[in-house]
Amino acid sequence: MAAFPEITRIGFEGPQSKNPLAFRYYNADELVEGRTMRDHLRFSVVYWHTFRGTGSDPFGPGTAQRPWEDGSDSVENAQNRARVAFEFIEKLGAPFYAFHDRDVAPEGANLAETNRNLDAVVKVLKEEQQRTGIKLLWGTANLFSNPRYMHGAATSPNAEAFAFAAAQVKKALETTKELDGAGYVFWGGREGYQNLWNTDMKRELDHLAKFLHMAVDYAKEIGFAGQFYIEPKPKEPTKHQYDSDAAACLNFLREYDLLPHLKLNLETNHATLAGHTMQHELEVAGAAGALGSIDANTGDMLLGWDTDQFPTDVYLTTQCMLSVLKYGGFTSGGVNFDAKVRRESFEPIDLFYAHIGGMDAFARGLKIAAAIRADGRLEEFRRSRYASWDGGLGAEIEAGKHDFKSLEQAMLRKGDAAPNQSGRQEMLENLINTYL
Ligand code: XUL
Ligand code: CO
Repeated sequence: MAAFPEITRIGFEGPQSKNPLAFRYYNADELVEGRTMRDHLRFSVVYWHTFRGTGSDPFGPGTAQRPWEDGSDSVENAQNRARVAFEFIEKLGAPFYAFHDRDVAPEGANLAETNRNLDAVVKVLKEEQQRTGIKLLWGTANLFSNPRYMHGAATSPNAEAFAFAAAQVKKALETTKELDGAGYVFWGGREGYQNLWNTDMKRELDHLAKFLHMAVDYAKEIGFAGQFYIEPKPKEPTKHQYDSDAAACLNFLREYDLLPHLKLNLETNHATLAGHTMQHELEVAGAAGALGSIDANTGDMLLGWDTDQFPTDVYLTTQCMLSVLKYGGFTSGGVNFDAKVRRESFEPIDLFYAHIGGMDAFARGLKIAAAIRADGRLEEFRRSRYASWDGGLGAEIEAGKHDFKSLEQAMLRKGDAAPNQSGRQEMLENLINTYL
């Protein structure tokens, strides 16, 4: 029996539509800069929030009505839920999904039983992928919920917690390969610290790097060709996560010779918690050639935690898509909605409203970004701001023809630097607003 019998397929009806169960901007086959919106945006639904989220918070239990759940933690219930998930994703028209191992299948009494449970559900996921054509954007392992990981997984002071995590990621990589996943994500989970009195930071970082190298080696061994990502987040659940922001991740990857193997999966709410804009994080990653994928959500400026709300701010999605287009668009990555409906939005239909809103916000952002690029005034201003580097002294410096002594000579001859030009921030902010 269908879980969403009242929904057939969410269609594109255009900006004039008043139908809340239709796309007004996301038109999958429409070409933008010569590529379909489907291929530009590569939308992905997350299994954890959308099919395992209950709406519980520290002050009360879950509120979500999910009539397809039988209330048990059985493999059968998990298999049935997997079919419901694909019904939802297919009706929504998203081409991808993403999951943690423990979202899709229940843990057993020991590792062997847990692995068997996972296999039983992965069998259904594979059938459903084949039936619908929906693909796996990335897989990942939950290395943070089980109490064995209370001190971290790869950075745990307990060597056997590290070993168990290795076994878990080994299986998750095999599973992701089995499902032909386009990527695999490492989000830090509890890899960080609560205080430094009990923490050997250097040793923990060395262990984290060793763990990631083992994953890279094992992927090679089994022929998993998907892209690895690391997902920055500065805090939650620990006070200080090691993967705190894009710059910290890049430094860690470079220090431990991991940069050739991992790109970044950037999440908007994590950027906010780090005191950065998403645009900043995208530019830091893009400049390093490491912009891989995005976890599309948004925080609340008045709340200091990871609220994982669906993105609806077109200004934000425009900034995201400007950076994504600038760095050549997604290859293996995509726009993954790591977002959850509010506790008060407890009906199944709210899952559709939430995703439709996020997809439309990104579709608008894409079209606006493409219009800004086609118009060219923003880029032209930015380019001309650096004109002093295009010839003369600037070009000579860039070409390595100068040192401190020759530059001193040049400035002694001139007496002072050439006058500056206005940055025109307000004019450019006004320009951007003309597209919105
Ligand atoms: C946690 C978070 C994770 C990762 C995957 O804040 O974003 O869901 O995206 O482990
Ligand atoms: Co995320």
